[in-house]
Parts: sequence; C-alpha cells; structure tokens
Amino acid sequence: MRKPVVLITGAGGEIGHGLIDGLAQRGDRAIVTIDISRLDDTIAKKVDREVTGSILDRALLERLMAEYEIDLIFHLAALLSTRSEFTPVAAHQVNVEGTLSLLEFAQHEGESHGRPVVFIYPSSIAAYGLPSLDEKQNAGKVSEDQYLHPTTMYGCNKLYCELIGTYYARNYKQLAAESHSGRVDFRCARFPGLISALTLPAGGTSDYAPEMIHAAARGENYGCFVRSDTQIPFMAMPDGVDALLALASAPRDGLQRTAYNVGAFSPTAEDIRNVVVKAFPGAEIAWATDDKRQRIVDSWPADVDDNAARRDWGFSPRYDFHRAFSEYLIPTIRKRYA
Ligand code: AKB
Repeated sequence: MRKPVVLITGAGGEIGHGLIDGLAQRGDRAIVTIDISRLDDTIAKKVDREVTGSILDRALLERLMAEYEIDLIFHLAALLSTRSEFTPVAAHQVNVEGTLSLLEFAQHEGESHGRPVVFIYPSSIAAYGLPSLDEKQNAGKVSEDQYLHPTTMYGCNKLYCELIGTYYARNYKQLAAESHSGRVDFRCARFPGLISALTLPAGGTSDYAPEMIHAAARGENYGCFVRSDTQIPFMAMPDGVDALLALASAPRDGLQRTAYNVGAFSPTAEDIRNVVVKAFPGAEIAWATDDKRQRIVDSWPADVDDNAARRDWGFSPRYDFHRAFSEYLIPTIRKRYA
C-alpha cells in the first residue's frame, strides 16, 4: 500500500519550518512541499519531495494529483497583512484564488481516493475588525463570531477563505451522511501574532514583537512601529505548530466548528520591550509609530476566547508570556546570533 502523503504549501515560511520538523519526527507520511522559493537546507533534507512553484499553477497541482495520494494538506501560503496593503490585487490572487484552487484540488483528491482530505488552514486575528479603541478595550476576550468586519485586504481574504472552506466542508459532511465518498474535511485555526526564534517574519503587522527581539539580539537599534500601549494576542511558534498538528489529528466527530480561535498571551508592546531590554541590557528600542500599521493593530482584538478549541480538540499552549521568553525566545535567539 502507498504511504499517505501530506502536502504543505508555503512550506518555506515561518510556520512551515516547525511544521516540517514536527511531521518528519512523526514519520507517518511522506512530506511533499510547494513554495515559490527553494527551502533552506535545514528543512529541505527532511522532506520527500520539494516542488518550487506557485499554488496558482493549475498544471503543477494536476501533476501532483496524478503522482501522489494526498490525504492531508497544510495550506500555509499567503501574503501577510502589511504586504497585502501594498499589493492588494496580488494578495487576493495568492490568498483567495490560491486557496480556492487548493480546495478544488483537495475535493478532487478526496473523490479520486474515496476518502476525505483533511485541509488545515491557518486563519488570523486579522479576520476581526473592531470599530474603535474604546470598543477594543471593552470587548474583553473576543469569540469566533464577534466583530467579523476586517479592515485589511489580508483580513478580508482570511475571513472569506474560512467561509469557502466551510462551504466545501458542508459538502463533505452531507455526502458522508449520504454514504458517498468523502471530500474536504476543512479545519481552521485562527492565529494571533506568531513569534518564532528561528525565522524572521516578512510583511506582517504583528511583526513588531519578533522584530524587537531579533534586533536586540543582533545588537541593532529598533524603531517600534506601534504605540507602547498596543495590545494584541501572541503565541510562541512551537505552540502554533502543535495547534495545527493537534487540529489535524482531532477526531472529526468532536469538532463543533470549522474555525477556532487559538491564543496564548496578550502583552502590550511596552511589556515586550521591557522583557527584551531586561534580557539584552544594551538594547535600544524607540517608539516610531506608523499610522497605517497602527490602525491595523488597533482594529484587532486585545485578546481572544479560545475555549472552543480547548474543549473540542484539547488545545493547550505550553508557553505563557514568561515561559515563551525565558525558555524559548531568549535562549534560542541568543544561540542563533552568538
Ligand atoms: C500579520 O501580522 O499579518 C500576521 C497575522 C496576525 O496574521 N502575523
């Protein structure tokens, strides 16, 4: 029997690094990746087949479909929020049309192999849009169905893809109930800002947190592009990767939603600066607010309610604010730049 295959799109990005490690350690599936750039050597050696190309290339997807029996997809490829504001049409193409192509691909894979393809989609707090700072302060932990009025192209793309993913999943559930062959088993984790010690973020608006830490560790000055009182939820990358793996292997019957909030800690930019300056005493971090990026983070919730994820698939982050810095970020980043 052929070994089942997992496909990871956008595999060279921040989440892809940790995810490839996690999947390679499990070793239960051959790993096939697609990214527009070559993977770096540390992860390339852990994958069975590396494809360099675009998820918008239909012929490429068709070739993969003919070659492999893919039963799990992590669709990570996306342009992040700040970058998407500069190139909204390109963002729509990659974030929406790319996702639609992948959902169709998953549906055809499911049909041809007679079993559902689990489709894991990382959404974002950018799917929210709180109307004012007052409302943000009073909202408390925001649940999945509140304030879904995104203000950015990326946020609109993420929310819409959650909805079309749910549309494909509905088809799957109906067909499964009628005992036809399964199709797309869409599952989505709505992420806060992710902070990785291993890779640098590119084009996000939550990037001020990782940029602050990496700049301090490199001994460079940093101008933080948001106000000191800015507050959004964050998560250490190992918890982000574990969340995707846990969601992928959760029994279908326990999942009462298709999109789940996940969060870990919710510091202000000042809290992050304080902990970074304590760890790197020479660090020079100034406040240099960029109005456009500030408006984006002001529209994102200060914290999220992730009780549904905890209840339905046992989400439980290992790193709170203190542990994330003292046991993961500071030691790993120190080593990286030593
Ligand atoms: C971004 O800032 O665009 C991302 C996100 C919060 O989804 N990190």
